[in-house]
Amino acid sequence: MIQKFRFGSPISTDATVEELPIIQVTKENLTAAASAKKDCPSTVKDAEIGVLTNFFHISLGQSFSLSLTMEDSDAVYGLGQANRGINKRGYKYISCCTDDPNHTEEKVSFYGAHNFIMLIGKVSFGLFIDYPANVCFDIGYTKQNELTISTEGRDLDLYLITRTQSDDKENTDNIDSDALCITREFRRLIGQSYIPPLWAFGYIQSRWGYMNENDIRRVAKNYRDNHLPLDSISMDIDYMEDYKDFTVHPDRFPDLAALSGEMSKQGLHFIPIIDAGVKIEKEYDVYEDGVKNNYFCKRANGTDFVAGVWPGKTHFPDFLNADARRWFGNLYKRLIDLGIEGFWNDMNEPAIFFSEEGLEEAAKKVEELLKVKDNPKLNDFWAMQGVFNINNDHADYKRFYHNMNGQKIRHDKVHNLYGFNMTRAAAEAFDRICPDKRLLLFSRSSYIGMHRFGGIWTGDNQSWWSHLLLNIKMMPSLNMCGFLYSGADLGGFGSNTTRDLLLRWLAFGIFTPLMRNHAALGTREQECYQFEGLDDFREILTLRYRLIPYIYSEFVKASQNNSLLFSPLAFSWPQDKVACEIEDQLLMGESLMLTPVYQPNVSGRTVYLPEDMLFVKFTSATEYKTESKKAGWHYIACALNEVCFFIRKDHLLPLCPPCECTGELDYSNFELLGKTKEGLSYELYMDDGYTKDIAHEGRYLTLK
Ligand code: MIG
Repeated sequence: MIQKFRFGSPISTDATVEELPIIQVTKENLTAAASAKKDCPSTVKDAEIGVLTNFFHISLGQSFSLSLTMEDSDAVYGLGQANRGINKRGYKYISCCTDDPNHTEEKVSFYGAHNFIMLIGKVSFGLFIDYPANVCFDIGYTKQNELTISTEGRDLDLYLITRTQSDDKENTDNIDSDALCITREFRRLIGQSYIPPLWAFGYIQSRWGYMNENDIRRVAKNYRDNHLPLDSISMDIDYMEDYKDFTVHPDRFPDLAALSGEMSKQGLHFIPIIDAGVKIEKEYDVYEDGVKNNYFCKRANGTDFVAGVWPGKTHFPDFLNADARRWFGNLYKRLIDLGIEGFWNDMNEPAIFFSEEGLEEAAKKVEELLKVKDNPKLNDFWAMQGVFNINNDHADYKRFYHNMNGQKIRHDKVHNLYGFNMTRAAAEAFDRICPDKRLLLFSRSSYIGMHRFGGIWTGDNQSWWSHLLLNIKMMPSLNMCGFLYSGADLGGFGSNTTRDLLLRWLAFGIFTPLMRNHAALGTREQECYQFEGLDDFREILTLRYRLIPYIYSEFVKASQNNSLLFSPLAFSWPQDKVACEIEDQLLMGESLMLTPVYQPNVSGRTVYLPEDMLFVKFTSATEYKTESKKAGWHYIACALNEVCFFIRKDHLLPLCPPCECTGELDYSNFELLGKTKEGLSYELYMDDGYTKDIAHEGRYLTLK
């Protein structure tokens, strides 16, 4: 059951799709409800709001906060793209879309703002705080047993999701855990997750630093010549002319349409990047049209706000303005007309390197500091260090405004909606430009609701083993918040990767819907062919392709049924205390339990089986060993060039024949793993992978 409580008069975010009755909450009726007797509230209103006051302590002044005392045995899940573990207890997280490429353990904000949490224990519930500015989730940070959610403003919608007794009684076979039921309810509230085309499940090679068409050709050739499977190459900012959106550099990429055709003959797609900021440059039509039509974010005085990003000085399209969204979205057509079928949207937190105001303030501070140069104190030194730390300064968020349905709204109040609406602008335009075709679209920044329009990648991680583990732990949380098409930069974006890290990361990445190897300019090259022992890479990539029918099938089911593609063991074995604490093994679809290796210099790992399962070890893409294992702890050996996982009891894993790109997938001949007894079958969802004709019925093939 979902109850929608409204505080004040919130800005509409379009995060949800279900219409629910609104229970308006005021300070007065909170007090009344809290003092009314729990068992016999005097009015209907008291009874409705009593549900809230029974659970939480709510304080409502200029700001909002909600708190409750957690039991030791309670676990807290959710928050999507957030740091640390699957169980979020013990730390503080702030929803504030942030461009920070240094994801160390203490960081509280990443690129997305996903305000859904679930508390699972003796009493279980989910909460979605639909509020587009900063939200702080203190989950036992200030006080170990206290959960406090707070916002600076007090206009918000709060959704309380509980599992009612009747949910269970209606269906006695319903043995799903509270966590699964609450997730499903929440996902129904926010609407069906985006489904990309089938080719988006192929392997994508990317790098910031492919400078021209020959660089791209070289990547394609190396993959194809070495029979390393590949579906796409994603293009970073260097394909543009001076980082101008929707332009193509005339010298570096003289004929993108021809190149795209050439690649498509090899079964390859290009995925160009689009940045949020539009370069300020006379005669650049995107800039001129934006200015003329008031499509850019404005300062308080009505002039267009200026931010420094890649192209130098830019304006930010006002994606919260429906007209601007339509205009910007239509511009993607310029690239679509050249044969492009996929995009990634970057810098849409929005990332700000500097603002003119910030720069001026910094200059003033320098002047001040120069005055003390003869007798500087330690504090002056700290000030010197801080002066040019002006990128992504939150002060800038108060310097520009949006036009939302004619209302002027300061950016900081709706900050977390910006990336969402950039991606929505593109997705809505794709529906107009090519209504029958699915395009690939993924974004860096997001808010709940964006999951209906595109996927996300998890931004600038590092080539660190700890970030492989972070990737593993983040997948189920992203799914809880609706983000099914997602993945991390495999091998790591910043820092220099190593062969063993990349191999282990790929061995996990072959299960993530978005499987992209991406790296930063200046780091060690990390295309698979850059390393010795190419066979090892080939076998792992090829295994990905053998898995695609299963991954795609489970993905579409998860989207259609509002369920999880990746889930924690705790969601399936809530009574098993050991399973509940395991965060480095994941269920993936109905058949698999993944047990990735995420440490250097180890030849295996320990795994915990909540029930008997079938161990599968792939020693190449086509050769494997299986072994039945009993419930309990086991050590499994897993060499660098092997992929190990488990098949759940009475489940099957279909594998198609090896191939080098999704265009070659053969759905006519499946090998079925896990046939431990007669009568087992797997329902494989399949469609053309390309049109929007994604049906519930008649698309299943029973494999047995
Ligand atoms: O300021 O386009 O997260 O994937 O390679 C860096 C260059 C801008 C950040 C993205 C990253 C991309 C990079 N971009």
